[in-house]
Amino acid sequence: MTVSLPFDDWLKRVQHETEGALASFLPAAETLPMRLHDAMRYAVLGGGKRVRPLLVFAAGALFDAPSAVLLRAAAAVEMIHAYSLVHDDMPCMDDDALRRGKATVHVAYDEATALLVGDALQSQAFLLLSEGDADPQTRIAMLSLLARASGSQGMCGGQAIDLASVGQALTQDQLEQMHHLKTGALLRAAVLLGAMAGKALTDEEIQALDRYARAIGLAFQVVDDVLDATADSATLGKTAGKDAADNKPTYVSLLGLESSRALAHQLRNDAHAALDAFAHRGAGAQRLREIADLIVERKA
Ligand code: GRG
Repeated sequence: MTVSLPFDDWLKRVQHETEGALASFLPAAETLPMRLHDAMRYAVLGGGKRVRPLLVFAAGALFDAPSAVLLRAAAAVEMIHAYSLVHDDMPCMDDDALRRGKATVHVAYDEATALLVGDALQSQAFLLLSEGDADPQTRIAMLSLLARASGSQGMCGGQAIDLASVGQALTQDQLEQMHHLKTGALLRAAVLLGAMAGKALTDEEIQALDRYARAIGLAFQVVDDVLDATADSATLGKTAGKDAADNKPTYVSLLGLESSRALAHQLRNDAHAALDAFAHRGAGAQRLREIADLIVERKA
């Protein structure tokens, strides 16, 4: 997908194409069992900023990856993300009734369906990556990357630490480690999936992308904490003020609002600096730079 478009047009194009890919990669609502497939489509389609697909496409552009492989990777990582939101909202975890401006899956359907939606989306994501045009070695590398990022030493591990941290006073290092796993691991996977769809990466390239991903992953969370404390539920499309109500340790509770905002800007600068490693590729890293800006400046 062309990177010569202005960023806003490119963003809408990626969001639109991702929506189409997700709609076609999910079983039709008329396919048995219909209630489960209907709920999977409800959870995934028609909402969300699609930040992870944007990262897949931006990194893919840097490494000249084919669009068909990127679309599959973007859909897979977004399905994992959607599953995590469905499970996170359930009564046994965050117990939330609002997500992406509509009722959460366990409210709109029921708890057992929400559990199965998450399980089935996870399987569907790995199925997607196991098929398609990429060569077998790349497919296995992508499967392995996404499995690690979403498992007990990635997103699920971060969620376990999060659940155990309610009411605890964490240090900034502990908070960072939790978010590095819970939110950062999947954002990192999105960046690396896009890049590896293009070519085999050198260690230096992986390290530079890692530094970028680590910085935007933390920035994403710091901004999330700021928005939770300052924006309203209608703007966010989810319940605002939940962190404080649930007595969760956040950047805002640890550092205060102004220092949290300053930290987000510092992390954006770190992300930009990491991309200097790709200066020899001309304007190729521009989209990744713009996504770092978007993450820090977003209002929802
Ligand atoms: C249940 C295994 C499991 C993991 C849950 C991601 C996650 C881990 C929980 C979501 C709760 C949360 C508020 C996480 C912090 C930041 C985050 C990932 C927000 C949601 O992501 P966005 O803003 O959502 O990209 P949209 O709706 O735009 O896709």
